[in-house]
Amino acid sequence: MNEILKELAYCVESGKIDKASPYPPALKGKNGADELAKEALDNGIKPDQILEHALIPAMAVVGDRFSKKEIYVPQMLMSAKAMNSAMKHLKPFFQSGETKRKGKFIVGTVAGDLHDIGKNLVAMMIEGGGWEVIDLGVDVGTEKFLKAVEENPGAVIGLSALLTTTMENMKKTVAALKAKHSELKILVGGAPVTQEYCDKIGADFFSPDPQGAVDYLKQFAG
Ligand code: B1M
Repeated sequence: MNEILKELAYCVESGKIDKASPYPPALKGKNGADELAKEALDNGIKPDQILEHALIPAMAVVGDRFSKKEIYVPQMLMSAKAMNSAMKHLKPFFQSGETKRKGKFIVGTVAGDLHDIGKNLVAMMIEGGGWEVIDLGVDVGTEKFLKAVEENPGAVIGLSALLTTTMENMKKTVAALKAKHSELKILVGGAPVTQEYCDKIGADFFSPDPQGAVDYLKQFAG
């Protein structure tokens, strides 16, 4: 693999955002994901190659380590931030349509629920997996999900809930979405959500962590 891409992947894996970032201490003063992504583009490496050969594999390593409990939320957030600092250089190419994404993923935390740390991690990992993410935020009512689905045909949808009380709203949203769009694929997650609950409310897939969500989406990649 190209040296710049190797270094960029390592920065994302270890959470090195940019040169000024003191974390991780071993890389202090060195270029981070921000500078390396720009350097890669300046060297003529295509945005999709940067994504495919550096960012996506690095985030897969991060997701795997997180699933195995080798790293925890703070390290994962640093990696996601490093990934975002690289993505900001690539986004203009994706937004212009010059480089193709794998598909669209609409995500939100259900009505009444303000927890977004887990949802954001899932969104960042999926974006790192090469998807365009439409993040509707927190406290998202059924109507807002429906509108987003109608504006983005073919998108896969993800619902997050952190409260036992708001799981009921997840159920209502799934029912309303499925009633209007039976073909829609719905992924659910969040601390109180289980496989059993997913089956009960008629969602398509439950993932306990971001990597499981990334893996689930692979089958729908265009
Ligand atoms: Co709240 N809170 N909170 N809280 N909060 C919990 C969830 C709680 C378990 C704490 C407790 O009592 N022990 C409890 C829920 C109890 C229950 O319902 N069973 C609780 C409560 C009660 C409340 C309030 C009601 C408190 C109050 O005001 N009396 C209130 C509700 C506000 C509201 O939402 N309407 C409230 C408020 C808050 C804060 C605003 C202060 C803050 C949220 C800040 C924010 O998100 N921006 C907060 C926090 C931080 C927590 C705890 C401490 C941490 C949650 C978190 O971010 N975890 C939490 C206790 C705990 O978990 N220790 C707690 C880290 C995050 C990475 O994990 O979100 O599970 P998680 O996401 C995981 C997976 O679940 C999965 O991937 C992530 C990474 O592995 N995942 C998905 C998540 N979404 C997914 C979607 C997918 C796939 C996977 O596909 C779409």
